[in-house]
Amino acid sequence: MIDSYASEENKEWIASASVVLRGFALSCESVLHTDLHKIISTAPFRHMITPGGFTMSVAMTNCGSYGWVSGRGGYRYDPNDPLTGKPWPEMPESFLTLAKNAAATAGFDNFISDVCLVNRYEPGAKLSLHQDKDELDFNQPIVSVSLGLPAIFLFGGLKRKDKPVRVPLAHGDVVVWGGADRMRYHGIMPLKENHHPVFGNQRINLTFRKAY
Ligand code: MD6
Ligand code: FE
Repeated sequence: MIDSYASEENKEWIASASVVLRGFALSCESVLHTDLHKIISTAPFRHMITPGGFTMSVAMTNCGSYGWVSGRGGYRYDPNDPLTGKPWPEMPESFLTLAKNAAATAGFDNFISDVCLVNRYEPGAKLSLHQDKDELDFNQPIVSVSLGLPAIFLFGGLKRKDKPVRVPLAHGDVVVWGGADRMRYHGIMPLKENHHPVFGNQRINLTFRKAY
């Protein structure tokens, strides 16, 4: 973990239980990059279908004991990848440790993630306002890691109509939220064309949850 995170200085609170840890993942970016490539060689990115029948602009895959999947039947956590029928790739140690350390830094001790949803945004891809509500225990936080191209995170309230604030997220930033903010609506604005030296023309987001 980065030493400076022992202080409050690098924490940007965006609500009472939501914090942006600027650059928190930078110290492990190369191992994250390597481990990500192993995951997508077994469980490739795919565009899932929403329950309403639309194809998502964000491509997704997972690692861990379960994976988040969407289809005409709704959303669920599945221990197997529907593309292969095989279990999702194991959660790499680098992922697990990063999520645990980020959660602890934000005040959520003992966060043992069992799912990492991996999102890939190419220019134009976006994620509409939604709540994360398919998990069993809403006392567990969510840890979200941004890699590659920058994006604008929309951070709303507990009602869909609450006006969201815009939070710019850059390569290496980690957002942790939970507690009173766990059910806030949030999304990602359409990604702008750009180039990142390591991740290329895309943004990768790792969203860690405890599903069960
Ligand atoms: C993204 N993130 O950043 C999408 N969900 O690409 C999320 O949907 C999200 O960042 C819950 C908590 C933090 C997040
Ligand atoms: Fe989400």
